[in-house]
Amino acid sequence: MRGRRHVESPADDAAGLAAVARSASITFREAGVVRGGRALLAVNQRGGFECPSCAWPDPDPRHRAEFCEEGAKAVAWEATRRSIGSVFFAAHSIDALLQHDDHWLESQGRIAEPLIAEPDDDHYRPITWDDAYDRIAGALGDLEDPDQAVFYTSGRTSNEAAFLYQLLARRLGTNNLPDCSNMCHESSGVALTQTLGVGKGSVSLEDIASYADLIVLVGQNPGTNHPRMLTTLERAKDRGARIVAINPLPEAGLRRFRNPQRVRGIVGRGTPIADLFLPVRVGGDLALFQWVNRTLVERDERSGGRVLDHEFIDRYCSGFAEAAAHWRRLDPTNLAEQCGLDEHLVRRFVDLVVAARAVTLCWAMGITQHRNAVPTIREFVNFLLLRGNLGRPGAGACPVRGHSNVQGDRTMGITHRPTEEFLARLEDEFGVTMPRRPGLDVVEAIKAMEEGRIRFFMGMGGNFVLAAPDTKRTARALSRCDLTVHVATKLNRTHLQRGRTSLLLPALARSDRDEIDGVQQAVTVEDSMGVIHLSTGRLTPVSPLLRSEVAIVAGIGERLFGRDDAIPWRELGRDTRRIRERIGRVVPGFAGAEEKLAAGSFVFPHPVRDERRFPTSDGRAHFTVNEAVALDVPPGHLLLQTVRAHGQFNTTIYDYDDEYRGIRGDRHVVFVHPDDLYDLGITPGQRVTVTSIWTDGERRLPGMVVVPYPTARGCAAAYFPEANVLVPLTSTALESNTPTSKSVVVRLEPESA
Ligand SMILES: Nc1nc2c(c(=O)[nH]1)N[C@H]1C(S)=C(S)[C@@H](COP(=O)(O)OP(=O)(O)OC[C@H]3O[C@@H](n4cnc5c(=O)[nH]c(N)nc54)[C@H](O)[C@@H]3O)O[C@H]1N2
Ligand SMILES: Nc1nc2c(c(=O)[nH]1)N[C@H]1C(S)=C(S)[C@@H](COP(=O)(O)OP(=O)(O)OC[C@H]3O[C@@H](n4cnc5c(=O)[nH]c(N)nc54)[C@H](O)[C@@H]3O)O[C@H]1N2
Ligand SMILES: [Mo]
Repeated sequence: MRGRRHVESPADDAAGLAAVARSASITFREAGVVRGGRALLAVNQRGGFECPSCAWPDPDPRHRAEFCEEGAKAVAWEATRRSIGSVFFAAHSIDALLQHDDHWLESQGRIAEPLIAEPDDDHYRPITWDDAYDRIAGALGDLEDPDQAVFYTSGRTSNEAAFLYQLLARRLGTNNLPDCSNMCHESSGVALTQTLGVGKGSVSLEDIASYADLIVLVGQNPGTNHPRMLTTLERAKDRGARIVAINPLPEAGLRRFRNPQRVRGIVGRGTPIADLFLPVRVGGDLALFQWVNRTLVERDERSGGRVLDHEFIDRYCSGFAEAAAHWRRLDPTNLAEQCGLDEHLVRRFVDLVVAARAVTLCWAMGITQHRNAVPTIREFVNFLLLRGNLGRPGAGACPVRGHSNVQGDRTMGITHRPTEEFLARLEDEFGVTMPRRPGLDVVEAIKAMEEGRIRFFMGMGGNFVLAAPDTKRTARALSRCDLTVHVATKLNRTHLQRGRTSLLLPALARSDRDEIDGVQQAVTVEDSMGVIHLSTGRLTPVSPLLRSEVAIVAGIGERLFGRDDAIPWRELGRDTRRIRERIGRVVPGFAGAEEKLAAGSFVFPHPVRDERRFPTSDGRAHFTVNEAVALDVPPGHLLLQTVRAHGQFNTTIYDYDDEYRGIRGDRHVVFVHPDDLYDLGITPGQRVTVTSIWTDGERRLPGMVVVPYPTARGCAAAYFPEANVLVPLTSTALESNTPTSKSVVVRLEPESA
């Protein structure tokens, strides 16, 4: 609970049975013992539902309790018996609701009925589903141009709902399908497609658990965000694999881990995770990997060609000579300064790399949300290519995905830049012309709303206003739309920053039973490693008025395009198997899904992983020459990154604690190195206003409490989404346009007592 702020020394180990038991007890409190128990036993089991939390894959065979502390929290949060409907909204005006914080808003329970707020309404009030569909079809039908509509997607949406949703947008005539990926792993997709020809990770769970000799974790906090990954890492360690962690923060899960699913794990101090920890400066990874790659090439030359995999490079790659020449030109002193690391640490890292037959490189938001994100990931690929660490057991690239189906949504066509091949297949399947004009991503969509070019916004899940950068600016932009439509499970701030008219449509969640004509509807999701699982909700919905995302999209489609449309909306909306048949004819690798799923899960083909084939323009993997674009951090300023606490899932705040970092009862804190605090003349515990500077001016976040913390020098950290007000809309990553949520230039100004 929110209470007195309390700062403890950070934990140096993660997880453990006690933590899972504590989360299970939250599940029981929210959902009741029977409902909660049924929910937890069905998570990630065959015949059950896929965990709605992160995208880390399930091991095969599955453990009897294949969920983690964070998964239990996520399930509890959606399985709650509390709900809100007309009575609640009659009692609370929209303005009054805006005064509450994000934890409070979602804590009120599941949204139980469709609601509307019109221009003169102070409150949301009930509306029937039919009327809601009429409103939406009416608003879409009124547009002068389909590109005046924006269809946003968060990553919990099932494959079936996502496929139907992109079909709705494209049938209307727009590719305006921004999604949470734009703020997440877009940089990974861009860099991997350029260099390897496939935008997805190239390893399987088995590669990490059983074959990798060295696992490198860069810019990722698995203890909090992918706790089940720690179990995989522990298995790898047990057979002698080494782990290197690269992070400006000494995260608990990178150091020690107590496995709740093993008896030995419950007692004792747990398994040390990282063999080597590199406290890189925020944004310093490109320089670090250039340094490493340069060192590998140097050692190769000195050893007569025994360090690099020349056979692989000659046979499969292009661009090696240019890249090597570039590395030779770089100045190591300069690189050391940029990444803030001592040479001896880098040397030890290179030693481990050279000793390893198979290296897997994992990364997440600590890499993708920087100005140089795409060049940095291309440099990761260089690193892997140098020793042939692609397309063989235990070796490869592993962008660790966030939302449980964010990867699947992309596979289903949720993207503002679809390929010609995908559009042509859709046209073949449905006999309808698809739009070719590229759509808007998240940042472009916000700018277009600001300029009055967007009249309609629909959010399939998510919390657009809080997840996007520049909270105030984004909220203002959204409110310029004529109609905003939110398909959601729980109330959040985006629903309150409404357009002229706003609809709030309550969806079934993944744990909810969805039965149509006596047939249990199942959906599918794709995990971080391209494995497709079936997911069947088990719990009785909190209200009979909830509808599945599939049914909602189909309902809108039918109302808009009629019963006789080339796309049989009604038929598709009533049976997810019919949607899977269609997906099977559009998405390569999905054909025959029904039969394959009856036998278990199945894996999408991946040419790099499966055949060492690189489907780039020239059929080769590309070495690249990457230049860092330096960010100017003036004297007296720090580079701020925004991170997740242990008690949240993105903008969903479960509680105010971040136990691994020793913070209790408050999220308005900023972590700074003690020596930086000394230099800045700021005392620990002091209240400051954090001001970010950018080309378009300053942004301020008052009331932040300073916590001295062992982060890299010159860096700071604060929590997402509270700190999003500081992230400038126009500061985005090169080539991927991802907001630079992990590199915000700030100064701290003490507030008077
Ligand atoms: N429980 C829980 N699980 C989640 C989520 C959640 O909110 N809660 N969110 C889900 C989603 S959508 C996503 S995308 C993932 C996010 O998973 P993560 O990427 O682990 O999430 P962040 O908290 O953003 O952590 C980023 C990490 O990168 C480090 N970092 C920051 N800047 C740099 C840098 O310049 N270099 C390096 N090397 N490291 C850096 C930070 O110190 C931090 O440890 O988790 C998913 N899983
Ligand atoms: N500063 C900063 N900003 C960031 C990040 C960061 O690290 N720093 N991370 C970015 C990343 S990685 C991501 S992925 C985005 C996340 O952006 P989003 O995906 O937009 O945000 P979430 O917080 O995951 O969305 C939570 C809401 O989803 C709804 N919801 C939950 N489950 C369901 C469901 O089953 N169906 C439907 N229809 N709705 C559901 C609930 O109403 C809930 O309030 O944020 C990005 N923003
Ligand atoms: Mo994400």
